[in-house]
Amino acid sequence: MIRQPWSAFVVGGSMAFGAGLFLLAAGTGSAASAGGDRPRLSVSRAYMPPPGSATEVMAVATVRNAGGAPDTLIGVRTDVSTIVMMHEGAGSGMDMDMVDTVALPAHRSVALTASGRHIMIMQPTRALRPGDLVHLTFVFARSAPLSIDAPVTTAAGGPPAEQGGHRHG
Ligand SMILES: [Cu+2]
Repeated sequence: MIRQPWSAFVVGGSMAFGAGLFLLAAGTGSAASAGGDRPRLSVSRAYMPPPGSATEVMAVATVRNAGGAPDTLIGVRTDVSTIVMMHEGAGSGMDMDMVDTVALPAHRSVALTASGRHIMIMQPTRALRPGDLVHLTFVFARSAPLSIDAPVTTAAGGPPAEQGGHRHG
């Protein structure tokens, strides 16, 4: 949302640019005075069901925001791929929709699940087997990134419903 007005200010010359700076400063001030609180994020229960595909590996996790201000999950990085997507879909062979962001309301936990929103690691650079650990870094709009080592579970490690029929394209 910020990006389009910002580039318009730059194109529009010095007067518009000055107005842009003013709006930016006003926005920052109101955000600080509205809460005074901050998001406080943690990531837990991150794991990968046994991959059904060598080229697309799902990861799930729970992101908790214990703070009094919202944040937004804007992406996930990993050491086993340069392409990580966020998806939303019901599984069972249905196509997944790409999701750009996941809202993290204050005082709430958001579960990323196989049947809802989840993380999809595309074309991992090594084969992932049960017991392997994969480094995941969650990137947020406001808070500092959080990293976690997520295991590839055995069949017993994750709920059976999380494991079947997850296919893309
Ligand atoms: Cu997916």
